[in-house]
Amino acid sequence: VEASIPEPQRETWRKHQAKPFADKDGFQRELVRHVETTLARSMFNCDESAAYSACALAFRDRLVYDWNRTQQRQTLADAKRVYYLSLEFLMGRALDNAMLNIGQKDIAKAGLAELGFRIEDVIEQENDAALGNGGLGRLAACFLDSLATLNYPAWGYGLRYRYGIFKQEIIDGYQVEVPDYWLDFNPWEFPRHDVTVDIQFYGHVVKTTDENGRVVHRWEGGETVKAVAYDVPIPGYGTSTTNNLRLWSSKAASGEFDFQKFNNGDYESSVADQQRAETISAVLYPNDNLDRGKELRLKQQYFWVAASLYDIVRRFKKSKRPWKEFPDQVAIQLNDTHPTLAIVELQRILVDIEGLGWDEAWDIVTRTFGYTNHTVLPEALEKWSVPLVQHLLPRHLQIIYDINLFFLQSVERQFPNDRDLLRRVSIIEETNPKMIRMAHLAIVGSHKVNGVAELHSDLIKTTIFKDFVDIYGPDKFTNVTNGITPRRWLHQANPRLSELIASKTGGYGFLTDLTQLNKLELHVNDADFRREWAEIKFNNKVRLAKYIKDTLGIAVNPNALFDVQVKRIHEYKRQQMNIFGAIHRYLTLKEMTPEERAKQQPRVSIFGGKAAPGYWMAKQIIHLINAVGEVVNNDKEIGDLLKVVFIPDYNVSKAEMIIPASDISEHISTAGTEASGTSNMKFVLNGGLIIGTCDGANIEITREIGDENIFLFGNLAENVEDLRHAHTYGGDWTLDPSLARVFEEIERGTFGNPQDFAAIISAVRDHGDYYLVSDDFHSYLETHKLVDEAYRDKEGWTTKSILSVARMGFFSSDRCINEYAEGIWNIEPLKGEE
Ligand code: GL2
Repeated sequence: VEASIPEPQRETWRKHQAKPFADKDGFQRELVRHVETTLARSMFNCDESAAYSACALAFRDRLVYDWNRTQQRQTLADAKRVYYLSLEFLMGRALDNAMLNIGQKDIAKAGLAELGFRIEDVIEQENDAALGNGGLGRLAACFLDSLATLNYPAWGYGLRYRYGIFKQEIIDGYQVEVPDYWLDFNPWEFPRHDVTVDIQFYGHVVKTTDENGRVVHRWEGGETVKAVAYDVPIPGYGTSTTNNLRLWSSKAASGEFDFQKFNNGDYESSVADQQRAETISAVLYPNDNLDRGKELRLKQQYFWVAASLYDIVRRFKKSKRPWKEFPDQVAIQLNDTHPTLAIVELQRILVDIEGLGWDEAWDIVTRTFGYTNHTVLPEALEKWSVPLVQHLLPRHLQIIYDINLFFLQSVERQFPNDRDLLRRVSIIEETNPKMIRMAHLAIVGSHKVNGVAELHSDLIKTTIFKDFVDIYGPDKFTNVTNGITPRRWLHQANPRLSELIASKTGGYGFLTDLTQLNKLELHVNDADFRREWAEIKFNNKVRLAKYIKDTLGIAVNPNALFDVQVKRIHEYKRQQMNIFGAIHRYLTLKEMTPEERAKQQPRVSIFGGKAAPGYWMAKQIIHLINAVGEVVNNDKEIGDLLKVVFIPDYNVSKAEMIIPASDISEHISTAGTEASGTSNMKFVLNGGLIIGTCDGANIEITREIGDENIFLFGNLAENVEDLRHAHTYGGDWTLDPSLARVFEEIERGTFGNPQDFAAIISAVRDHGDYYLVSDDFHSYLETHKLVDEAYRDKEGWTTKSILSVARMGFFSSDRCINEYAEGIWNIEPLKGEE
């Protein structure tokens, strides 16, 4: 390519080539230039928001330089790439991350200070990029950080929602949703108006034969929508590798059709068409762990998958390699079943458009895809109705039927005469209407299937996917335990702790090799170190206490034990059990004499999290938490002994402030329901202890840090089914007496109108207690007593905290990404000269 450009031209290009700034002076020059030209402002009207914008633009320029070179390098090397397909990327803020990953935060801090700005205030100006619901979306963001840091050639593909997850306000104790229009000013994205793909919907299939007598299927008619690429640079930490996240935005395919309508005076309907097209990427579905089967969601999925595959195939075709080498150049990872149509789409491209034979194409497809399952909850397992898919994607439905036919035929050969097995594993569920089981399609079309923590990966093999293990053998199923990026979740969120760790472990090497944290064990008895350790936690608590006071007007004592549960509100995560526990604590305190009370450990129960707008029960739980806070926080007799705080609008930036301030955090899902959890890892990494059930990654955390450093309680996953059965058919099931006492108090009206909370109570008492709140309540309360006792022993607590952090090396998303790279993607790092 380069040789085609004459030397004098090349010389001129090189002379003016963009160069990254290297020092404070260079940074300031860029910042002022952006204020004065890009933003058309001046020294006299540069407020914090303008300072943020200019600072972000300066760093964006800096990133683009590495980004361009990374893309050139990867293309030249013809390296195998991984494509991470995820409907959610919960990125949070980008500026602080960019400065830290590039290693120029100090320059920026000093540079901004001389221009009259505090860097913290500038960072705070940025809106979160909140294109996700919870753990699944944040995992995708941590993975992008690790992929770039480890120099893997990788792209993310997602949707550019105009509205991310809604903002939550709490009004009179209830959640109110406010739209999150976040694109007003987003310096981190590059519109690629030249990178577009036409996406087809509806229409019909024409079956004909070609000149060689081969049967061909043509998908004709219907409507077309345009996908426009928006690229977001993803910098690695301490490396020049800057990968790409490509987000698709929908636009009306401008064509004669629209003009015709317009010219005919049908202005309204030509605008309506445009709006219909733009609706596809307008809004993120706000459900976490729940599938609702809406047509627009299916449109989003196909739109995104088809655009991404077109792009991937276009890139591969430039290499002029034969098709059979596609899986040597391309690995595609399906983040949950949301992108499963990609399997069908690639088969369609290869067979219908490229003219490959079915078997040859299918071999390529299955060698390309890997599928990660993130949940066993039945309500989250995606199914699409056959009539809906028939209507929207007629050719895809045919291909799905063919995939299923060949699959069932091979099962039939392997296990003759097992009709029930065929029914169970079929991609099509024979209900009315018939439903397509996306997880089955994902398994059949992938070469590897993984769960996200050991227990979860075992559970999928023994329960929901058991038959597929019998069919494919155990090797197709594997585990990759989730991880988190220590750059954001330690270095960025808790800079002082990161600095202290660096001072004891010989520098910041732990940020790219988290196992180096184990060097901290040597210092566990070093008095100065322990004092600093405890002081950092205390300061983080002071900062959170200030935030709570400033925003909610509640005064909390930073010397109290901060007990935190922040995550999506869901019955399976059991925030209801936590608030019942808080009520129990309140009642116990009320019954005490003042002398007894004076001996109790003060607590602050902190909650945060959004409820899906349509999840009524979750919203009732939020209301109960706020109602309890209202009473407890204003009870003079109780004072600092107990506060109950609900922090509105929990998001990534709030997490970065809340997590470092936690003494103990709650990860208390019904055993077997939380596939992994990832905030459990974030809390421990920041020196907080955790109370949890034997669920998800809690189990591996226990194994790593030692069971003396974690508070485990409750029934085991293996007993859940029997317990549920006993609730309904056992006859002699009784409500836990402490819980009965809590219910009594709620029903007496202590926390407001008991009618408001009737459903929360009856789910436990009258409707089978599906989530085993009553079964686990006693051991939950007992374990909280142990927490109080342990916290009173300040030195013992600090020892637990230090040793836990020292043993958290395993939970880096770097380890996790290396496992995917080796075991599933078969890709190698590609590093530039730094
Ligand atoms: C989730 C799981 O619920 C959660 O336990 C897991 O940590 C993450 C990431 O693997 O995935 N599955 C899911 O559908 N959501 C999750 O957060 N929304």
